[in-house]
Amino acid sequence: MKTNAFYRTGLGLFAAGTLTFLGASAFAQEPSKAIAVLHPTQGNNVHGVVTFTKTGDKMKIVADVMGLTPGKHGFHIHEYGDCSAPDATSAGGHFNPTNHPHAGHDAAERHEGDMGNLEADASGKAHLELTDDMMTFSGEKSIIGRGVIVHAKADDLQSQPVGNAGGRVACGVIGIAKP
Ligand SMILES: [Cu+2]
Ligand SMILES: [Zn+2]
Repeated sequence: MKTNAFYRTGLGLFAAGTLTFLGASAFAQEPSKAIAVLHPTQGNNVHGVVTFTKTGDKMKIVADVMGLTPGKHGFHIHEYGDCSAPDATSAGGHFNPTNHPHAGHDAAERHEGDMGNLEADASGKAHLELTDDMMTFSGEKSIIGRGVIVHAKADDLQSQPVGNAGGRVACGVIGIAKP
């Protein structure tokens, strides 16, 4: 009887410990995929989907956007995931936690949110794939909850602070996606 009770207690503690461990690791694990669904701002018809998938130190970005005028359109992550204003100015400026100047996506020093340009074909569709080594899903460079903005004009990749890309034609919020 004594032995039995000892074993039961021991197994109980072991089981509780295992559950605590599994619970903690499940919550501590950062997301592996995020998604932003882009909706048109007032007077525009631009919509699309952008996915962010983390593999090791790299972030794979895939954007499919439609309803654009043909040509280049500035494409950035902005500081706030707030698309409430009709012109999406509520999303704030470019996401720039390290306080660097605005530049293109391949520049060594740039805003974390600088993704360069989408380029729409004659039918108004743009597809872009980028690999990023600055963005994260946790810490000060985390893009979760930030905004994604598509602009009316091309980003010239050098004018400060936003590349002279004009108004905002679509806005979306980056949320955690099912892996
Ligand atoms: Cu922008
Ligand atoms: Zn920028």
